[in-house]
Amino acid sequence: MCGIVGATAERRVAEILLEGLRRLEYRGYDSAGIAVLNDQGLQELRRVGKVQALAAAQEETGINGHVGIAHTRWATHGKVTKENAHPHVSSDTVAVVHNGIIENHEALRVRLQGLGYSFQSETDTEVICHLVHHELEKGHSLLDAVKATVKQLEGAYGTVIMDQREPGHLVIARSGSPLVIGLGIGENFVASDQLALLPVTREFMYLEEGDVASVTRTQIKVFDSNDKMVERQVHTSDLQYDAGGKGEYRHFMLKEIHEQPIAMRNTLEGRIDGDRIAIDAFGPQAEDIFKNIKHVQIIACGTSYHAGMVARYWLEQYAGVSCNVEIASEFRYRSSYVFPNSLFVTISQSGETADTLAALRLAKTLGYHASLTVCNVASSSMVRESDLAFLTKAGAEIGVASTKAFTTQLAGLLMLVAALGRANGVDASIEARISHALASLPNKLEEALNITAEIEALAEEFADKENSLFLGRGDQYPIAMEGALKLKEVSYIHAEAYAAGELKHGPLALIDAQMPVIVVAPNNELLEKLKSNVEEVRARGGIMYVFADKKAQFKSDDTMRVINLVHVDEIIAPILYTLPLQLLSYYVAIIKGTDVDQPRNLAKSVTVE
Ligand code: HGA
Repeated sequence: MCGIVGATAERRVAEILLEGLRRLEYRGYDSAGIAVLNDQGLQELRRVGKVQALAAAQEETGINGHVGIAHTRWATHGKVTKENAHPHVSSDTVAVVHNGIIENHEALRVRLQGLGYSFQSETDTEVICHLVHHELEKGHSLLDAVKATVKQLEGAYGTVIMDQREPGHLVIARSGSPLVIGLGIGENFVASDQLALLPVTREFMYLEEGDVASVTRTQIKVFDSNDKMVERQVHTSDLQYDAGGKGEYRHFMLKEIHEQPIAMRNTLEGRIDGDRIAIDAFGPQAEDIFKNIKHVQIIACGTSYHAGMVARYWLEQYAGVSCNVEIASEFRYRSSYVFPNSLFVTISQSGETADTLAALRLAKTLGYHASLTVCNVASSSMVRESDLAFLTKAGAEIGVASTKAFTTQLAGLLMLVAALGRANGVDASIEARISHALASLPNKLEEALNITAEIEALAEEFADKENSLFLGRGDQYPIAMEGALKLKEVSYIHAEAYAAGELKHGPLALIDAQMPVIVVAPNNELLEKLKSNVEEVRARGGIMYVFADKKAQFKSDDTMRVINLVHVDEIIAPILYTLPLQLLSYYVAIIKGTDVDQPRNLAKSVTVE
């Protein structure tokens, strides 16, 4: 999603800003822009499309300066045009970049127009620069003008502002959208994600909700939401940015699919010991907290929501605790019932997903016993704001369509099942079974990837299809949902998932030879039920692709193509069966020629609601 980079330095900063934007490109965006201050005043450049186009324009024009801000925009308000790209400028002096949504922008726009400001864009963001300019005209300093401005804003913002009258000074404010300050020697930086600043610093200070900060080359002052000057801790980052990029792979998505065995190994390392899992992988207080838990409320969005749905099947079957799973954007806007002794679990790759983070903050006011996040980014807001955290060690996930983050989330959730089961007095054989199954996973995932060539050939049959249906039962139903989501995301083929038992309640009407039906077959007591559903499709002329354990004894024929997968304990089958569905989506997308790593209209790390 949108990216912000800012710098104030003795050296010229355009290249630092552009490199920062390049490092945030993977999040998905539609336009990019940069503004700098120099002897000629405020100069800006904006382009629709890739950062490369902006960089070429910067090279051509030579625009540069010792202080500047830059942005990649993922439009929420206003079309994808050069005029709507950030930075926005007021009266040729104040420039602003913004992530988030200003909800009261319409009322502010009318007021500012009444004051004589004319708007150049359709964005909600533009009100910020005019408001700051208006406050500056009253004689305020830039810092005070920004403080006065943010008091008038409703909604979410991570914003960086500079003004020609105070060159070398960046003022930044955070409410609902992350911002980090990068500390240099005689120079300082700001960004929406530390990844953008790794070439220039490893020292970071995270802003908290409601903070406003003043950043110059030599000084940083942070004010909290009560306007009290505060110290924010400096963290040294050990994050690796893999600039080597895709390696031998054509796309990040394919690389990340193939990284799953190693990502799983890293996630499990030191966390399983024979028959037992290490409960402290969830944090030092986990053991005490888990003893009291009788119910789990899981909140997530998108792919992470599917991980939560699998966990619900597991928790109720193996840990003896009840579990609800809900989409964050629904949960946060309704009154919900809090079960006694509930653990509130959020799942997010980035730990910054706006709706999930808001749900976590809401949950803290509702009386949950404790909160836990399953997350891939140690420094994220969700990790910092939760009582407990399970860190997946998937490494940076660059492809917008989540792959290795999902399977490692599932591993973390299965460890949670074992931990809560133990705390709840469930027979120790369950924990032993989970531990051994998890320990076998990295090798099994490697074996599962051996069917890549078979899937690549299969993808040819999908490329001319417009619709598809995914079926599963039990804990494979959410895997069918994830398979459908992946196909939609990267190939733009309409895909729907159903619990196989629901077929006859509607979707069966859609079955014909033009509608491929993808079936993920469990290898448990639901298998016979699923076989009946398969017959229902066959009887109506549907063409099926069945992913099944060898032992399930499905046989390929004219109407059914069977892809056999390596045999595993059914408890980890949902994790394993995800891989062929990811590969299928990838290869269909390749044939269709879509932008696999940055699919149209989508963004990674969804920091707006
Ligand atoms: N609302 C602003 C910024 C959008 C954003 O933060 N996207 O991630 C706009 O539409 O320009």
